[in-house]
Amino acid sequence: MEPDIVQGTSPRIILHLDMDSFYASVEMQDRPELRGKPVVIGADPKQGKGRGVVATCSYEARAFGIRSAMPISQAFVLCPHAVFLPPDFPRYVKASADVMAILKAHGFPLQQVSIDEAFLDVSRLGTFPAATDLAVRIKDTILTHLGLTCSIGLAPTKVVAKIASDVHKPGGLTVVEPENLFSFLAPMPVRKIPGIGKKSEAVLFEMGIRTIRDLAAYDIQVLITRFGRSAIALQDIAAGIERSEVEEREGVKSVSRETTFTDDTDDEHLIAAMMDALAEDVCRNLSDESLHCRTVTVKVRYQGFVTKTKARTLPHYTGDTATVRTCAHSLLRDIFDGRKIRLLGIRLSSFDTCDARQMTLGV
Ligand code: TTP
Ligand code: CA
Repeated sequence: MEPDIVQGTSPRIILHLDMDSFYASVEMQDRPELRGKPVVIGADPKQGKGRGVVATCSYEARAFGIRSAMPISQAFVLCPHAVFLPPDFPRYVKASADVMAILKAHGFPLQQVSIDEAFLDVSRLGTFPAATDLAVRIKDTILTHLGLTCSIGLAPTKVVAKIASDVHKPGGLTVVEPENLFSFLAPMPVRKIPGIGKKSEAVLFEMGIRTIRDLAAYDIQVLITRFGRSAIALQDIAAGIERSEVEEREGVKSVSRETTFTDDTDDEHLIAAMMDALAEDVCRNLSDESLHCRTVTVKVRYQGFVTKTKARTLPHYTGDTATVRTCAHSLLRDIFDGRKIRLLGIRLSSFDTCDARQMTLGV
């Protein structure tokens, strides 16, 4: 049986915009000679011997099987003649600000959720056809002014708008009106729900849950025993009845770990090992909550209680332990001055407000 689609008093219309192959498209816009070519942004491939990963690549490169987060050496094997470029973050941050300014100009509540993604609450327009006209105008403006393409989803909820924007990439515009909401969601694999990663997907598969329809129809009590209270939010998403708001300010929650050494120490190996353990532990917490963060903060308290902290905001959300660990070590190098340390800490914040668990927490 299909669940009822619960409507509030006034139907909500949420727009989700996601730029297409963002870093690669910005490079291709700046250098027209790259257009139509496989372009890979990331680490130096060093003729196949390079370490590091692909940040992103053009759709032409995707045709060769290259993907974000793939080892750069593998990308080189798949397409040795691709144009490999190092990331130019300041340029992408500027392009991102230009995109957000275009969105903001329309005067609707705006929530930027990553460098190339945002939600707008356009309910005020009243109808989906009016919202569709706006989406077309936004796509045109971004193309004309910035030379970049994007994909847009329109739906009654944030999660469905986000799923919809991904359906016809690149250059897509996908509209899910309330009456089509469940037929749109039902056949999709559960992995399409933001926040469901490989691990949760495996647990759901084991329970015989493959599609969003399966998840919506599953016994909630059994789901709660496996996933805790977040199961309720998860099933609401599957039923298309999640109603989280487009929030104009960033979430304030964070997860952190800190430890006080038994004896104050300046032993770099011991300090590095402790940083590894803290990073691992805090990432486990992140993954248990199905969260992704963008900001990593490291805290060092020296003998005499002088405390130093340093934070870095990553260009995209991550739940990856290795990424957090690398960032934490780099921050630690910046603030460690050789004196004896009493306490070491790490904090992860700026969570992806699209994550399923985040919405349960109501942040
Ligand atoms: P995404 O929106 O995930 O990807 P994309 O814009 O490159 O491609 P798509 O058309 O599929 O949306 O990420 C936005 C940018 O964030 C991307 O251009 C580069 C960066 N990024 C990384 O640096 N590493 C990663 O693993 C991912 C997924 C993204
Ligand atoms: Ca994107």
